[in-house]
Amino acid sequence: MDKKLRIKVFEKASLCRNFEINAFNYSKNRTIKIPIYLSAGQEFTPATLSTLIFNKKIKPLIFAQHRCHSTYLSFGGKIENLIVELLGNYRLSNTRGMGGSASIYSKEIKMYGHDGHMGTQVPIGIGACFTSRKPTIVFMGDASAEEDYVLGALGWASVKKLPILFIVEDNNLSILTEKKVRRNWHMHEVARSFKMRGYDLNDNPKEIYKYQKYFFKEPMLLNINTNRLFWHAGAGKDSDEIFDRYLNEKKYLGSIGERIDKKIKQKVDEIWRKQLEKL
Ligand SMILES: Cc1ncc(C[n+]2csc(CCOP(=O)(O)OP(=O)(O)O)c2C)c(N)n1
Ligand SMILES: [Mg+2]
Repeated sequence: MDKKLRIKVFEKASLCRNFEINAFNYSKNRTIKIPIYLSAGQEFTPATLSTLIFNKKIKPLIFAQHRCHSTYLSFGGKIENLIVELLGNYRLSNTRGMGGSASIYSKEIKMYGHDGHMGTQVPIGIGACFTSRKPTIVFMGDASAEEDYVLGALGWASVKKLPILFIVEDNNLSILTEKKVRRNWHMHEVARSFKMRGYDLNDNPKEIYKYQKYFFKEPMLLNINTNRLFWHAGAGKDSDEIFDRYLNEKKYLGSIGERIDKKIKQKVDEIWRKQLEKL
């Protein structure tokens, strides 16, 4: 993976990170009044995937779940619309203010809003891919992956050799319960037992890059280990000890990383301010 591509991924991740910092602050001061599911810490998964997929000139159907702000932004969703959604604005929002943080939906980027039941996006996304045969990306959490209807549907996607990419955003947590308390098996091995490609990796863009040759050629599941920086819902921190991929990448890119972060922060802060003025 060359440095140019890595910078492109960082720019997207920076948009997501600076968006989430604003959402955190406006939630803390109660400007945002609804529950929000912040994806800070996890942005390199959608930022890398969307960069690689768009380079292939593919615009997939997108099925995400509740922690989906970075998915929406990385795949080209309008930042202004996400802000009005979080502010619950009836007049301006795509969903008339009734979607909320967990159900971000956008016709323009072909992203389907989540219904709030963990993992339902998996059979629904597989059904959409099966009937349309369009490239489809389905995100799930490490806990959603445990739902019975997810597992049965995965088997079907394998039998039908669908052009589908399953991404487990594995932050090791179901709210606050760690994976080792919940199960003794691994999702990439489950995928393999269903006779599809299954891999376990971390959210370093260089790692994700290795698997792009299989995207949408056949069903594949990537279990991507990542870290959630903030609370399950709302604006708070469980711990200060969490590894932050964003800081790591910024350090790797040196002065370029610093410059990008500063520039994008200014831009994103300004968009938030302007949207708030409109209300
Ligand atoms: C079917 C169902 N059971 C339980 C819940 C309550 N619930 C909401 S989110 C969540 C944990 C989700 O964990 P994971 O899928 O790993 O996603 P993450 O929050 O870590 O991004 C639970 C148990 C739910 N929404 N739906
Ligand atoms: Mg989780």
